Parts: sequence; C-alpha cells; structure tokens
Amino acid sequence: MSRKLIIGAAQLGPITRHETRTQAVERMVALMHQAHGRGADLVVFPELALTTFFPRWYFEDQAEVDAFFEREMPGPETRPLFDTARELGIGFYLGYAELALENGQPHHFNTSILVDASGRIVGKYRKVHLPGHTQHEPWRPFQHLEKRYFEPGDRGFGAWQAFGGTMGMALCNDRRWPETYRMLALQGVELMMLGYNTPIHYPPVPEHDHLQGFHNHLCMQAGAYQNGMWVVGVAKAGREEGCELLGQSCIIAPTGEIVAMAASQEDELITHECDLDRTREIREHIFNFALHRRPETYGLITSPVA
Ligand code: CDT
Repeated sequence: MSRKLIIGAAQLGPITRHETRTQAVERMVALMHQAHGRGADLVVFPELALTTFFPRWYFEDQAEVDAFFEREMPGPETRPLFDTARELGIGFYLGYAELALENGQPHHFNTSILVDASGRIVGKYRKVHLPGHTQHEPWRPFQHLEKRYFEPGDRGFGAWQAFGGTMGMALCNDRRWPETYRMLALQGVELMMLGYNTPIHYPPVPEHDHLQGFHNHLCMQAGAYQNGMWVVGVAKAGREEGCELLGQSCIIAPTGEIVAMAASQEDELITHECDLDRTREIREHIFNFALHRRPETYGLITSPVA
C-alpha cells in the first residue's frame, strides 16, 4: 500500500496586533483550498498562527495577555478551519496559545493540534522548550517573553497514528534541540510538523543575526537526517509590528535534503509528495537504532549534572 502523502506547508505573512482571528482564519482557509487544489492530504500552519506574536511585548495586565489565548478549540472564530477540513477531506496542524482550565486552575501553553480529514482533533502537543526570558528587559528593542506567558508543556513528546503513518509535533525553539527529534524518532515518528516565529534580530547575540536562516535549516536538516524522518517547518514570516520574522518554510526529506521551500515572506503554500516509506532508507541502515545506538553510554543526557 502506498504511503505517499501530499503535504502542504502553509506559511503565513505577518499578522498585525489588531487583526482578528476571523481575518487570520480566512487567510488559512484560502490556503487550505489552494492545498486541496494541489491534492494535499495535510496542511501545516505556523506556531501561534491565530494572532500576532504577542510575546514581543511586556504586559502588566494579565487580561491583556489572556486576550491572545484560546479557551476552546474549536471556538466560534476557529470553527471554519475544522469545517473546511471536513468539507475538503484535508487535515491540518495548527499552533495557538491555549488557556486550559485544569482542576479549576488556569494554565497557559504554547500548543499545537493535529486535526484529521474529518475535522477531529487527533493529537495535541504543548511546547517543551520555551525560549526567551521571564522579566521585562527594557534594553531590548522587543521582548521575547515566552517564559513569562507560558508554562512548559506537561505532556512530553508524543506520536500519533494518523494519515496512514506515525505523526509527530513540535514548536519553534524545539527544532534547535536534538533531543526533540530523537524523542519522536524513538516513538517511530515518520513525519514531524513544526511551526515557528523566529525574529531575525537576536538582541543578546546580534552577531548571529545573519546566521538565522542558516541555523534554521541546519538544525531541521540535521534532525531529519539523523533520525530518518520527514520534517515540515512552517514560518510566520515578514515584518510584523516592526519585527522582522524569518521565512524559509520548508519540507525536508529523511535524507536531510530540502525538497520544497517558500520564496516569499507572505502567505505562501508549498507542497511535496512525501513517501513515508523513505524513512526506511535511513532507519534500516546508517541510523538503525536497534543495531547501532548505545543508550548505556548516553546517561548524562537525562541525568542533569550540578
Ligand atoms: N518562537 C520561538 O521559539 N522563537 C525562537 C526565537 C529565538 S530565541 C529568543 C526560536 O528558536 O526561533
């Protein structure tokens, strides 16, 4: 049985602070229709795809922060994404800010979901690696307050049987950590989806600004190859509220090769037919985990040293 999936990476251009969810969702629904026209099975959207990248601002009033969060999924403004999935028979990955009420307590997560072609949520992931800082740092031209506004994901890294294969999810900064890919690969993940918002200017080390694009592809290509899996990385790109966000959304084969890449900083769909069986080229040979891994020598990785 063929395990070829047509994957759409649906990059979004900037979303302004005052743009509504309804407007953002309309743009995403248009990309889903475009993807359907190209025969896509699954469309991947960016991290925090429903609003502007709000951690760039320091808010004292929690109500202002909470206004960027979703209390239900789908809610009235996001339901068209699910209706379109069902209507077109196309799945999607979506990143959003989740406000969950658990045991009567509010919890804030940077979350992604996987929705199948019938419009049903089949997987949820809460971002593990939260970058940035906790306190207001006025010296910065813009903030990166993910550590203030979100708590680290409490579910670890998962794998889901969907779309005829084993699917995995991660979010933005997770792609820089080799552990992310390995945790997914050890669960048999064949295709990893990841949305990102990456400012090109990195205030603590501006000497690296010109390397943002290189580092973006470097870590995802290495993660794909070293774990023998497809990686789909999707940006929110362009100049958003005065902050330049990296584009370069791409689809990467298990060999580490980029097979499709966005050329703009705007809403743009790229597609590729991904054969999930190509993961075997790597996993049955060079990175055959059962044959060649030596976990007994890797203890330090999970045993923090003082
Ligand atoms: N959203 C996100 O995780 N962005 C980070 C920015 C660099 S760290 C401040 C990233 O890893 O791309």
